[in-house]
Amino acid sequence: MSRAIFLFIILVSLTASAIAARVQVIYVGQDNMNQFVPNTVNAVKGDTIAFNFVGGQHDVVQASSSDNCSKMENGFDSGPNPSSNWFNYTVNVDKGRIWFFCSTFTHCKNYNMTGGIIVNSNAIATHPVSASFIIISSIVAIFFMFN
Ligand SMILES: [Cu+2]
Repeated sequence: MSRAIFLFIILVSLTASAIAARVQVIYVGQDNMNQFVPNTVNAVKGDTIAFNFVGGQHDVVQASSSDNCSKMENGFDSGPNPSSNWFNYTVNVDKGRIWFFCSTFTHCKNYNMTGGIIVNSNAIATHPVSASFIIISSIVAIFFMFN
């Protein structure tokens, strides 16, 4: 029985790390257009949103709301075209909406260069791979508990 409990703890730990370690890429300036692709992503706390600067002159700045081009106080800000072409933001809220825009020239106002991160506390619903992993892990754990 102690072996089954030990195995169960390992599986739960693996599942937790599988959920936590997700990276989602958003392309900034794709096709030399003033756009974020995709401009909306679903995420959970701990996910990394990796902004990849692929064309033109842009930045990524956290907005104070969905319908404006105003910088949020103490929000994230990549600065103009990060030298590595990457800017990473780690989701640090449990639930809610995080909005961002490009503050370069008039990209936000005239081209609607904006985007959003929808943060949902329901990790299983937004992680289909993790969900199947949890189910398989549970079946394996239950099998060992009764053998
Ligand atoms: Cu821009």
